[in-house]
Amino acid sequence: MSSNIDVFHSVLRNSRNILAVCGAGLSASSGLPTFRGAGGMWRTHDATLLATPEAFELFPSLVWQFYSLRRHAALQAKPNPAHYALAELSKNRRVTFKCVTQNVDGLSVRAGHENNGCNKAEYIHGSLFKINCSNEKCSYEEFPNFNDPIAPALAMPIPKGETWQDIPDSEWPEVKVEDLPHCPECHKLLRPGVVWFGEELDTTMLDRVDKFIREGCDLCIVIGTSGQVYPAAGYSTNVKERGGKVAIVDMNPGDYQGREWRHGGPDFVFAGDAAELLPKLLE
Ligand code: BJW
Ligand code: ZN
Repeated sequence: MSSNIDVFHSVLRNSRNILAVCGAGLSASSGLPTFRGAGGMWRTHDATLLATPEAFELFPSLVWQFYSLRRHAALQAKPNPAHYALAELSKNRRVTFKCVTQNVDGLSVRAGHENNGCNKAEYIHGSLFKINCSNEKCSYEEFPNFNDPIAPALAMPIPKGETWQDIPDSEWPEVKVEDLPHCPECHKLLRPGVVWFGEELDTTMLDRVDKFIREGCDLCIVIGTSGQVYPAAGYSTNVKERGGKVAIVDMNPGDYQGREWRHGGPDFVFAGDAAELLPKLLE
């Protein structure tokens, strides 16, 4: 295992098919909290427990408040140098590059990530700015919807100069279910167009990723993800199994020791902020 940037550069120069697998750490330097570890709590709630169909079923107002806040924060945030470095790679005609991101914040799109042909980015967990009907029989969908707040009752109670972390739990208003966004067609609740635990991912997207790996991916760069959530967590192992190299770019790569490595560990590990490291690694 190496942390040598020069050695990485020579592997990068010899790679023709590159896969990036991104997680919340990619957007951490843009000020958006990650899911696990510090920042993974909203009010008194664990973010991973709110990102479930069960939470939405039981507490739709709470879950909508959480997503309304995330929409607001993502719209205020700016892409960071790591998003731009990946967007540059997507425009490099010397390589085919697939970027699989678990992030729903839209920052890769705003950084100008190319979105056609092989270089299409795959937003496998959906988007905060997609809105679906929660009624499985109704196909109503809005994309993109950048309204902030998405409904008047979901306006953020954040005084100027403060952040949502400063707001005590008691000051978040109770939101009535009837004031949440409803479907104009079937009148059931609308929901964020993201993929929650236990929900199906878009199989067309997953097929494109599998095909990319099957057809020979030389290098997989895993950026700012704890590698705990599937299917994204399995891609680096799939690349290794087929003879490709794997590089981890993460603030806390030690966590990778508990990850799935059927064929040995990663070839490269770069510990630090993706926003600082990626522009150097991809230059
Ligand atoms: C920095 C940094 C800085 C910090 N610079 N780094 C196989 C085995 C076992 C279980 C399963 C399996 N296959 C499926 C499952 C079940 C389940 C699953 O994976 N469970 C595990 C927990 C065990 N998976 C699913 O349910 C998925 N569905 C599915 O597979 O259905 C089957 C199917 C597929 C296709 C067709 C038909 C059926 C769905 C998973 C959906 C996950 N959803 C969420 C919410 C999305 C919406 C939202 O954003 O609110 O996705 S949960 C949450 O976790 C979110 C994230 O995208 C995802 C991953 O988190 P991520 O990005 O890794 O964040 P963190 O916080 O965990 O890590 C941050 C990292 O950054 C850390 O390493 C830090 O060190 C680092 N960092 N600052 C660089 N500045
Ligand atoms: Zn509907």
